[in-house]
Amino acid sequence: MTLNALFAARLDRWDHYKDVLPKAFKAAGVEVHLALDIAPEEVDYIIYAPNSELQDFTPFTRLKAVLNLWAGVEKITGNTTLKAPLTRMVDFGLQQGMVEWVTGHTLRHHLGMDAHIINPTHAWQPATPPLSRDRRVTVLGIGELGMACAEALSGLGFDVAGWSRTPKTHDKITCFSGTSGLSDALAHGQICILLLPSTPETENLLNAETLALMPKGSFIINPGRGPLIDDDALLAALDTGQIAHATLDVFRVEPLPVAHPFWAHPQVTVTPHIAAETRAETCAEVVAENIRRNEAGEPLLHLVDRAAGY
Ligand code: NDP
Ligand code: OXD
Repeated sequence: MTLNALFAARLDRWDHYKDVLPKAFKAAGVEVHLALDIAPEEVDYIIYAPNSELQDFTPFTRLKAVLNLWAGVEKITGNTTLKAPLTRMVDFGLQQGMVEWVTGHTLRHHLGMDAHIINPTHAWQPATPPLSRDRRVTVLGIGELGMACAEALSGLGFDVAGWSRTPKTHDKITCFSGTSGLSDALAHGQICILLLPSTPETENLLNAETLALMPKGSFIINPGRGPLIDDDALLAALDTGQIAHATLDVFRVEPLPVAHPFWAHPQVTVTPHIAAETRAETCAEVVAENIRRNEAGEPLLHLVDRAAGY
């Protein structure tokens, strides 16, 4: 029997997916008709991006699952019209993209590259950066993406700590967890990377009080989500030098409004939510495998815990 999969992401993404997904379905041995327009009562799966216009799932009466193309699910976990299981994207492309972006920005701050790249007076400034083993890095959120980044940075020699909701152990990463572990995690890192999901528990995690727990002159790198940081508290901490620089990829409002003080602040780098992009070539296999599994009665991969919010 042919299954119907509705593609509900931004229209400009269709060209990237329209050939790649059918190839992956074939390789997985599932017969799926993929389209942009299918009568709701005939849809078995929705391949979804949270910025799609589709927000009311009520008419999809035979829906078996929503397969989210993004890792972040904060825009959909609270949608009460969605009764079917929800999965999120975990794949090689997102992971590798994030590792490369995070490593690049970490090395920029670790090596003090700006002093040489932006040097209008041509000053000769031979300051030797510390070796990576003498630089402490903290990754807040050591899930699929955070742990991949923590391991890559540890592989480069950095002294890495991570923080998660549930306790973890790792032979190379110092692991902290829960509310009681947060202050130790924050005190560890001179470079702090945020790879937490946006949930009610993580909102404003970095605020005036927690920013003060970080070593003086720390760097913040946020490819997680904008609401993790209290913007005003960060600006105040940048102005006192408590935080030396913030590299921000995600914001409460995106695109970041032109009048937002982050744009003009000399110690803030803004990137336009490009840390890691879902790529059709790497995610199609995961989407197809999930349909295969569900049809075979096997558990779906990367199921979202909607109560936890991620
Ligand atoms: P995961 O769900 O795999 O990992 C989330 C991590 O955060 C886990 O370690 C989890 O703990 C931890 N966490 C969640 N809530 C809390 C809490 N209250 N206290 C402490 N730790 C907590 O997600 P991913 O790694 O796949 O993705 C992380 C985020 O990255 C996404 O939610 C998204 O917002 C962002 N992202 C940004 C992109 C970009 O381009 N900027 C691209 C892709 C993702 P535990 O392990 O115990 O569950
Ligand atoms: C995601 C993202 O969540 O792109 O996948 O931010």
